[in-house]
Amino acid sequence: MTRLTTDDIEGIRAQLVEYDRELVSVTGRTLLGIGEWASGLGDEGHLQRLAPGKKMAVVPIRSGLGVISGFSETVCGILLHLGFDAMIPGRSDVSGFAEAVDGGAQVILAADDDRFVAFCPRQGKTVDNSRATARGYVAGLDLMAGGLDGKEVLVVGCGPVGRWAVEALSMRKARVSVIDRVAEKAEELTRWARSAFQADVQVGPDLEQALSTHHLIVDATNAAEVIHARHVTADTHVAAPGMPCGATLDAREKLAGRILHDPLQIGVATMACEALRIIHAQSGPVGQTDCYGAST
Ligand code: 2YJ
Repeated sequence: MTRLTTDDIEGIRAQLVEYDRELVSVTGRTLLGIGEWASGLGDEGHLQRLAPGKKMAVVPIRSGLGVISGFSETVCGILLHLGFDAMIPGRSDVSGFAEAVDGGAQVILAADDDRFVAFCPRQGKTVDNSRATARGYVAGLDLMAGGLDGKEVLVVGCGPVGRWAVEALSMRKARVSVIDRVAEKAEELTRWARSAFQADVQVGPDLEQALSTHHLIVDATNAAEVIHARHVTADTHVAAPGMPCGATLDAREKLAGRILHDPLQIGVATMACEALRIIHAQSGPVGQTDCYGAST
């Protein structure tokens, strides 16, 4: 799993309004709208009515390789942009958690070197960033492609984000193929999909052929130069949650307006929306059914 760097996230906060504009031109929805679409919170604008007053805290974690300068501030900035009442406690680690809970935070976000999780302490539930990121990008691909039902989608990379992308795509009734440079990981993922949610996931042929025959691609690798300009046609749409972006500069130029890629924003927005859904599930239904068939 790639550890984000200060360089990766620098500038995110200052560019959130501009990023919303870009997302609207690519998907028809803002960051908030994509989070809502991913988590089944209903029509765009629904969350805008629910977010104010929901206290969220982002706790810096010093374990492992330590605090990434600007990480908590960027996550907090994204939450504020979405309309939540977000803050960073004065302390880090366990003291920070205590401060957040004592201060009434309903959702607490924290990341170490392996996991990035949103905790909902009152409900005893968590939202995992890898799963939320996969759902957010699949929702974005769904919006870009005008729906995924019955469409062929290739997932490149069978790590955590690839795995959850397969789940999210299957729930949206896409016909999914997976590929990984370690063939056994792709085979294992198809077995898991079959037993976990009865999805018939195919293992793609070699990468070159798979990329040349699919127009809808989730690049869930953390490798550069996976998708080249030769793989891009006028119908190609790419959701690329990995860091660095797997599409080359030439490919990205050809894909202008048909690619989603960012280091943090879509994942955090989806985490926040899913956490909000968990909070509301306890305080009463909000009257929507999501694409996964669950009542919100
Ligand atoms: O609190 C801090 O500043 C640090 N402990 C943040 C660490 C951020 N963690 C990562 O970048 C990990 N690779 C986990 C990210 C999960 C993305 N799915």
